[in-house]
Amino acid sequence: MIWNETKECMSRDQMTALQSARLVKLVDYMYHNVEFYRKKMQAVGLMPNDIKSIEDITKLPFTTKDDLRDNYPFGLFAVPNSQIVRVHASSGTTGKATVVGYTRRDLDIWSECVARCMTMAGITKDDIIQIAYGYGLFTGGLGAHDGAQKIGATVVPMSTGNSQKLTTMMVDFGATAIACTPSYLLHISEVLAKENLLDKIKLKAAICGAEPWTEKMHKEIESRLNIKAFDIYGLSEIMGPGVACDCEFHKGLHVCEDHFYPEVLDTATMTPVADGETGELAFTTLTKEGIPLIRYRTKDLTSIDHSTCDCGRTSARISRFKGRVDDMLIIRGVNVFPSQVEAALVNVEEVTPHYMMIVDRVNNLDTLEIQVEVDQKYYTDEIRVIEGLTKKIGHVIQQALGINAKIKIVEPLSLVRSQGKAVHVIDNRKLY
Ligand code: DLL
Repeated sequence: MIWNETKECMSRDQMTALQSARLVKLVDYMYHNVEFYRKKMQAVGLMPNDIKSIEDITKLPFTTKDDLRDNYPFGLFAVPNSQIVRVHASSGTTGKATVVGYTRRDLDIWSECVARCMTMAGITKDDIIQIAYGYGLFTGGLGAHDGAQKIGATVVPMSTGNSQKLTTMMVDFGATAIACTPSYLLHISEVLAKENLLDKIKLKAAICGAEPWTEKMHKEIESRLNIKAFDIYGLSEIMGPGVACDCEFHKGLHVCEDHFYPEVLDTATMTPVADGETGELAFTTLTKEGIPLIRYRTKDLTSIDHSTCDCGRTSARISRFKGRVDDMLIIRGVNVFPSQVEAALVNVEEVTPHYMMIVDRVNNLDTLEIQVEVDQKYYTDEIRVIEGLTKKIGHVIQQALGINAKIKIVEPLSLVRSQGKAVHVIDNRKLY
């Protein structure tokens, strides 16, 4: 069952039997421990013993990000806080974060899944790996850290934000692997090139994820750094990094499906699509204790393949992501919803609710400009007043999104009004 260097795997039948047994146990566990799910099941006349195998999963209701937000912060936890040993959080659609909690066993399974992914990428105890995802409420840093440590690799907990130190240490420590977002790694490759350090590094592998990236970026990273780059996927609601990762054949990301049951669903009917067809990915956490979720709608678009991979692994593979069904943006690795900007601007008296977000990528780093229309009452061309307002909005946006944005105050009525659904984003990056 466990992916290791020998790639021992379960057959599909064995996997289905394991998933069935785990789902039956999970539904019973949730019915008795999470009032939200008990009520949701009762609303559709379901009792735990109606779920007898994994095929019955389609009888169960979906869970969404809004459900987490509505039950903020701990309402969906299945255990008392005395059993929660860590929390993480990510952006919600408006002001409130979505909060997830882990029991000690959840953390063990998480690090096991990340260790599998990193093993697929060829990482061993002999590697020195720089973890350059953010440490903190974001799951990237600590999640990748624990997985690499489980393998026994030498972990260098860099976090984000200091490229100079990262490149210096990459050379001085002889780092052989790095885990970070793909756009950041492209930026690092430029820093290395500028400082003539490219032939001094010992890097052989990168484990990149947390944001969409194209096959072109993948090739670019591999050729600039002369390494192998691997795609790791995950989301905080389900666990964090390590839900799925690709192998050396890069024919889709192997899902840790003994822990996270994947469904790819038709976006119109929300029924499962055939292998190879694109739909929305949903996950059921088969073994989580802290905040187990049933049929969590990721809003990520992908397709699934249940055939055996050329590497010999039998686990289901999801394709490189094809977009999202909602308007979530990932800017410098941070999830951003336009609705968060809207919610933040409501508190600034001097501006109207009309705004435009312009996202771009300069030197492989994301940039965000937010144009905000000033209210007629407060309109002035006095530079000092405009500067003060720009600073004030910049602060409000930083607080709301967790990233800095360039704020541009524009004249009243100057932003284009839409006839239909308002357009608030111009994304000039080509990510899918
Ligand atoms: O981004 C967890 C993570 C950390 C994954 C480090 C990989 C590496 P969230 O902040 O909750 O969690 O964001 C989850 O990011 O629904 C996708 O839209 C996107 N995403 C994550 N990995 C990939 C990837 C982390 N490899 C959201 N390719 C998800 C494309 C990705 N999109």
